[in-house]
Amino acid sequence: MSKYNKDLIYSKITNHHIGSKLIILDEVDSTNKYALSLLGNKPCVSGTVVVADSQYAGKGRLDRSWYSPKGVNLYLSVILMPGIKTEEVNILTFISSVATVNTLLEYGMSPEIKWPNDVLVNAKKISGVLTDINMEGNRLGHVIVGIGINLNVAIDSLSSGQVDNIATSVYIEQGEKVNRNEFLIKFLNNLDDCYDCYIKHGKAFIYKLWESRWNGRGKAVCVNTQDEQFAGRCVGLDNNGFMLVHNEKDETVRIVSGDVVYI
Ligand code: BT5
Repeated sequence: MSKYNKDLIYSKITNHHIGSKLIILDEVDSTNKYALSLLGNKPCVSGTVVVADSQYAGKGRLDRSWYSPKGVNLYLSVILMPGIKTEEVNILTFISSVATVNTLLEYGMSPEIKWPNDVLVNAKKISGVLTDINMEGNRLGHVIVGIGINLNVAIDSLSSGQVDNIATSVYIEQGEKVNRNEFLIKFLNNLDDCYDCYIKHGKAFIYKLWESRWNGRGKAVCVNTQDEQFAGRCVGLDNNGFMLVHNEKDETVRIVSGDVVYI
């Protein structure tokens, strides 16, 4: 499939906040790691985007990996300096998920969001977000928002390894390959728009957009955190985007990190 065309991308992105600098790499371990390594080189511009054609050590959350075959999907990281408190950083994951949803809608798909960071189509994962933070003393400095979106990967490639039966792509769902330059341009513009809405209208506005696509409200779940596992029912989000689950002891518990499985 087509290689990324930097001039074309620059000429078509709105770039109010995202896309001040575009770095396109052929192969890298992880775009998030690469972006983090740039933070030592002053000045590092907020809005810098790092895109790679493939990753040989793509990262998921909690030491998991992200399958990143060459030439077919989107792997990118955005460096931001949002000037927010550390506990508010989830909002950037939510902004990215909403931008992904809006882009997939432009391709005629019906995406849903699963807390905290998955975008699903037909109950299979098409995209994930990994947000890494860089502390400056005890304040939040830059934030790296890494997004992977499966575009043109075929079903036999997804079935041959770690993501058997749980993943999908635009190509698998729609039967047609997408132009990666075009998709990236639409995605960066949607991300820029969402970030702009957040700056202008605040996080409640983004949570509303996110919740309109969230597939979890009222569902029975098994919650898996690093320390425990328990059953409950999803009741909503708190005002920092943490999941609220009503457990069997009749308590409402705030889930800061982990996953939920619908049961
Ligand atoms: C995520 O983690 O979903 C975050 C994924 C972020 C990837 C991007 S790519 C650009 C940037 N650079 C990086 O190194 N990372 C970011 P998590 O919620 O932990 O989900 C990981 C799980 O998703 C894995 O354990 C697999 O089960 C599944 N998975 C792995 N690769 C996948 C893929 N390509 N499509 C769908 N599911 C996948």
